[in-house]
Amino acid sequence: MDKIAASIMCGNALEYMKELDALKEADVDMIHYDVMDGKFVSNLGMGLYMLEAMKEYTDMVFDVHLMVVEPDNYIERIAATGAEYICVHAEAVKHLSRSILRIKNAGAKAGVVLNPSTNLNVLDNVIEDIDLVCLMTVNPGGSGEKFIENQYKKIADLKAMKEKYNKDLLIEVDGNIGPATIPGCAKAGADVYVCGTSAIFKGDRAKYKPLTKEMKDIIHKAVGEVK
Ligand code: S6P
Ligand code: MG
Repeated sequence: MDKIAASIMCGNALEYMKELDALKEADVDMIHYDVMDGKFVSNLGMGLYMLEAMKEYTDMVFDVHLMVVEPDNYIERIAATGAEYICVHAEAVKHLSRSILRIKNAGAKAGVVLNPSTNLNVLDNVIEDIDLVCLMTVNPGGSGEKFIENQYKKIADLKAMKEKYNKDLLIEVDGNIGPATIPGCAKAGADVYVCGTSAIFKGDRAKYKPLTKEMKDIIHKAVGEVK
């Protein structure tokens, strides 16, 4: 699959309305919204007031990536914005199954995020209950990091689990996703590509549309599809 999730954290913070308009015009499939609390990761970024304002402003699909120590505290408030996907780090919660149920009970789709060093076996008993797994292909907390090469195999291993246990699961990849890394991710089985500074946010908003198309073309070429 070829879904592009634009990482809004990488846009111009003084011009988020223009950024959202340009990304909609560029036909990105969703907005990837990174929340950082300065504890789970050292960085701070993208709070809930901003999410509420953005969701009020645009009808785009949002995938909220919670890089916070106690994500359960925010689930209902995020779901109330209409955010479609709420994603918690397996490393951040004590009771992963409970967090997943809480997201679904709040009316959103449930995602689990794994750091590069976290084994896929944490998904063993929840994979049938979730809508998305986000594999971090860099360590979380910033942008402009280098892709960790052993993550290609992890994507392929997750794809095998998906085929066996949950064919509707979306496999998302996040971190240094761009022309150099998309082919390997696509061949391994990724569905959703978080595009930040490596892919779309390279300055000029007028380029978002051709860059989004370029990333989709790279995905299609890698998997041998002509669109
Ligand atoms: C990283 C965060 C990501 C970044 C994105 C940046 O902690 O979860 O979503 O915003 O990966 O993209 P890039 O191309 O600069 O790595
Ligand atoms: Mg992210």
